[in-house]
Amino acid sequence: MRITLINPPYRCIPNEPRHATPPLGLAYLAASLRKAGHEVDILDAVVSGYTTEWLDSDGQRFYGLPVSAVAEAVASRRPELVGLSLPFAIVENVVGALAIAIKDHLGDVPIVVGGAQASAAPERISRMAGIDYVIAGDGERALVSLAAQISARHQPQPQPGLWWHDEQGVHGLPPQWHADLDMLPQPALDLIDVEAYYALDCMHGEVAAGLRSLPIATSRGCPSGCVFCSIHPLWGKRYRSHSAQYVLAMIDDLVSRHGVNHLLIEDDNFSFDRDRAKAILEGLVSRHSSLTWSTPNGISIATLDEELIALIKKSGCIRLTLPVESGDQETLSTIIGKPLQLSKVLEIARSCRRHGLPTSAFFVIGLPGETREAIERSLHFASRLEVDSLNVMFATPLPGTPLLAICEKQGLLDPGFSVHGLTTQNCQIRTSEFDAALLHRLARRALAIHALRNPRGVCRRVAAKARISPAATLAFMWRRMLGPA
Ligand code: B12
Ligand code: SF4
Repeated sequence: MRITLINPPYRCIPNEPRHATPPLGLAYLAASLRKAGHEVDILDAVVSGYTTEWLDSDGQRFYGLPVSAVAEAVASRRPELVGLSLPFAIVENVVGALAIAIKDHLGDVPIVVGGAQASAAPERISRMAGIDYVIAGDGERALVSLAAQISARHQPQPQPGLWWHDEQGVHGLPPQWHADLDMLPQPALDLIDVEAYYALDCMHGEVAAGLRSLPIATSRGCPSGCVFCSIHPLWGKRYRSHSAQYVLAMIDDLVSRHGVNHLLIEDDNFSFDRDRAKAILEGLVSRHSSLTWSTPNGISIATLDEELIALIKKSGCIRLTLPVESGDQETLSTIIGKPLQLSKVLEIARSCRRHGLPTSAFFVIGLPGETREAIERSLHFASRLEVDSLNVMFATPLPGTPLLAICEKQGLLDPGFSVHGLTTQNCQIRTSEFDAALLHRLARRALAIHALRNPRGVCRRVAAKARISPAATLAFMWRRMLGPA
């Protein structure tokens, strides 16, 4: 059967650079579908229309191929099944519009949607016009099974992770996560023009310009339960990982076939299994001494120590992102629920500095239960932390998170709350302790203090972004620190 998989256009987010990163999830799906005998192609609307900006019918700004252009491109391929990725809440509307436009062009082609946001709200999304099926959780096994049934012209049968609606209402079963990730074929990156991404040079995270970077995800899931974390509907709570052998074979392939020289490790908890992480890093040292890597999605600080940091540096890491989340221990332990001590954060930041390893840190403010004093304590810690760059984000009540449930129960969502405004730059939570204007002001102050205390970090960022000129980099940082709320 001919199957087209689509990565939708992305939203333009104020004060955030645009990204174009190969859709790794679709490459995994394509590999499994191909192994099952299907003919698959991938259309990434982001990279194909990267310089095009447009507004949707609600006035939201997007970049990438517009809806009609995606529908025409899909129609020309005449697929018998279309898979649409729905990775973020903020692209839900555009994915709905794509489903309708594709149906307009191709008649009754079945359309299936999956991804992080689809997994968080499968029931609601399966009711959307134009969408026939939703797959929640790992997509590989469920999609191969759905494709087999559609190809055999059978009425799809209930199976874990599959949702659909009919006259009787919505039907669906919870996902059954893949226990053994090594049974998955290596992601089919050969279906993606990776050179187009290298040329755009705007992958995830702050790394040096001009690298040939590709993303990898060596594990799925995280056993912690942070209040704002939205990955559990997608990956479950059990930690599952590829073996070190699988990961190293994948890296060998990325180097020899795609000329990659930098890896973006996108795991949620890369080092949870310390022995596995060490085996991967030792493999990098012995097999790929000139390859560099970074962790733009963060790495669990609690799992790190001096020995591991030395190996991280030796194996080519050029930036470690530390998701501290709060510089107030009470907020960290009782509101966020993250098993991390601030003394450990200080130890790891210093250790990275000793090893000459550049670092970024993420902090989140604006949580229910956080007092103004706790936010100020958190940002005081953040602005004095010895890291090269600091990112202060606003608590985002994403679908499927305990945070959203708390906000709904306590009536803390902004009156104008919308899933389409769910970005980390946007405050949609209000309590008697803070509002958006206060959070923006406090965040800007912390960023300014941190930048003044870290001229070395500022210089490193300027150097890393030299391709867009030091002046442009400084202008960007200046806007972040002083720009309007
Ligand atoms: C890398 C990444 C990005 C990259 C690009 C991702 C990409 N190309 O897909 C960039 C930097 C652009 C990005 C940006 C954002 N991101 Co992000 N990102 C990630 C991250 C860390 C990894 C994604 C990944 O590669 N996973 C590995 C692959 C194998 O998994 P996958 O893509 O999910 O695919 C699997 C399944 O989802 C499913 N699937 C996926 N598509 C389809 C399609 C079909 C048809 C089917 C059947 C199945 C299916 O099958 C795949 C294989 O099992 C995830 C967290 C995570 N751990 O997944 C967050 C995540 C997806 N991002 C998130 C968010 C919130 C954002 C932002 C909104 C953040 C912000 N700035 O405010 C922006 C939005 C971008 C925009 N401008 O529109 C949230 C989404 C939550 C939600 N419900 O909205 C996540 C889950 C992080 C989190 N913990 O909250 N992100
Ligand atoms: S440690 Fe990270 S991935 Fe794990 S639950 Fe917390 S936010 Fe989510």
